[in-house]
Amino acid sequence: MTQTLNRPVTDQTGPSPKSVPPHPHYALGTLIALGILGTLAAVVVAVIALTVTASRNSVDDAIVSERVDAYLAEAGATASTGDVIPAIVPKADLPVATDPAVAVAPEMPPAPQRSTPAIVEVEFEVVEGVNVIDPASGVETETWGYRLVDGPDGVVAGTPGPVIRARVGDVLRFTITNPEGNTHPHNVDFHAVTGPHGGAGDTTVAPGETKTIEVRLLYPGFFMYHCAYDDVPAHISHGMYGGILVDPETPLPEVDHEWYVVQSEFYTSEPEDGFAAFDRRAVTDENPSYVVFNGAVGSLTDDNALRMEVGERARIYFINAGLNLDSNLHPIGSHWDRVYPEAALLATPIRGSQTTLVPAGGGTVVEMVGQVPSTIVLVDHALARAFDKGAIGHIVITGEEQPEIYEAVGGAAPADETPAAEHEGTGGAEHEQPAAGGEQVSILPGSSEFQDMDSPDEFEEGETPGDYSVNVLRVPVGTTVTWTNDDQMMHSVTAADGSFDSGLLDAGESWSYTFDQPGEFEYFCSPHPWMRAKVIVEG
Ligand SMILES: [Cu+2]
Repeated sequence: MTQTLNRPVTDQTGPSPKSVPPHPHYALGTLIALGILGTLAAVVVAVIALTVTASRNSVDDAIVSERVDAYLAEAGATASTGDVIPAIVPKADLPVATDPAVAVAPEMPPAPQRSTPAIVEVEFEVVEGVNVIDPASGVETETWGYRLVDGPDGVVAGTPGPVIRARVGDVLRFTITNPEGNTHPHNVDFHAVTGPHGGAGDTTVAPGETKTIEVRLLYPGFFMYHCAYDDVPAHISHGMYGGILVDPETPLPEVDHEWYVVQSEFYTSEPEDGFAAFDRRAVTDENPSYVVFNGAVGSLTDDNALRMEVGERARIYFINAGLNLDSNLHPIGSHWDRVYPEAALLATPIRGSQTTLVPAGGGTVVEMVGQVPSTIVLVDHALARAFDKGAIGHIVITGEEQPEIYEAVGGAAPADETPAAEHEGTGGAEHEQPAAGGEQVSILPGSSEFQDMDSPDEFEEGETPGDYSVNVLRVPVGTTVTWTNDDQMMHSVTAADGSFDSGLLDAGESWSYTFDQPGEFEYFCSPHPWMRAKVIVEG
């Protein structure tokens, strides 16, 4: 059987979009944030001072502890010494929640609109099928996963599984069905669950069986779930994983976008006739053939890119399902403004991280602010996984240029206006006049070879190594430009301002774009962002 891979929906559900505020650097919110930071800094100093005092006089420990708690409570933080487990309301007294509790990647369910615990009912069924895991090449493999029973029409989400959202203190009433016709028993081990094997034993279902567990969610955080039946590495490597968010009693601040992203690995042998068989030996060797976001190469690129505006804040709930590799999560061209390490939501977030480490079987919650219009490239910064194995996503930020934050100021075209024909195929020439029927640009063989990001010859004739055959292409409005990938590796033609994106182009593949507006359009290759060139469209 074949299932449709889930695709992002561009119109977000949940809170209606807000108008874009002025740039956040100048907003009142920044002053408030600075105030809070100042308070937190004062608290940290106070805590250190108290800790030093305590070490000098252990008799005062109780007093110190009390005062630390008081300081932390005043700052709105949770005392590290306090109990994070909520008061338990008996199951018999809990209503059944009516909030939407599930969504399909990359969407998140909205935050529960209640301040008291409830029973959250969720029903999954197991899917076993054959799925495309690399749309550019059409490679398929056998995947197993979870989908919603009576889920949204047309959405058959197997890998990653749907994301569940509940609130700390809630009871999750979880039902799993393994439909008849499947070939293996399966189950779910929830990292959010306190109890034997995270519920795996009591959710084990052979084909044709259904089982239910009721479990109290004791800890807030964003947690992985996965199949833990029999050869567990094989079940996870076939795609059986997802995330469950347990909101703290005091929810995280509202943001403009919330997204669900899962990194995972496929272990396959070389494809034959487009089908790549599962390679159990490669699992043992920890050598995946694919490392992907949201279940397949390209699930978060091109038409599937995540999108936000300048001035907006986005929060990503991220699971690293592994199986084996730690993830080094980095947004090329931005920062993680906030990180809740290990997705532990009672912790004070760290600020201004570049790359955050996410262990296999763990998660993180990160926030990014749209600072300048650009395409942020989400990668595992162990970059072979990104460039060679698929772990790439795009966050397209649109809005007004912010020259106080980023501005390209150099790099005028050479004065020598040599006719275009002499430059054809030389690697990095300026190309003057369009040919009838459009312009051609070659992505040159060997173009992926690394060069410094701001190499001085980036936009010059004879750039070394050459990347795009025409580095500065001048065309009149209305010109169609066709790029052809003449290299052996995948490349893209991705506008720096997010206005166009070819998606990943396989060897030999071409892509065209018509420039309807005047302007200067710098572009780059998303897997190899040091490959840059520009099109100057004259009105
Ligand atoms: Cu399984």
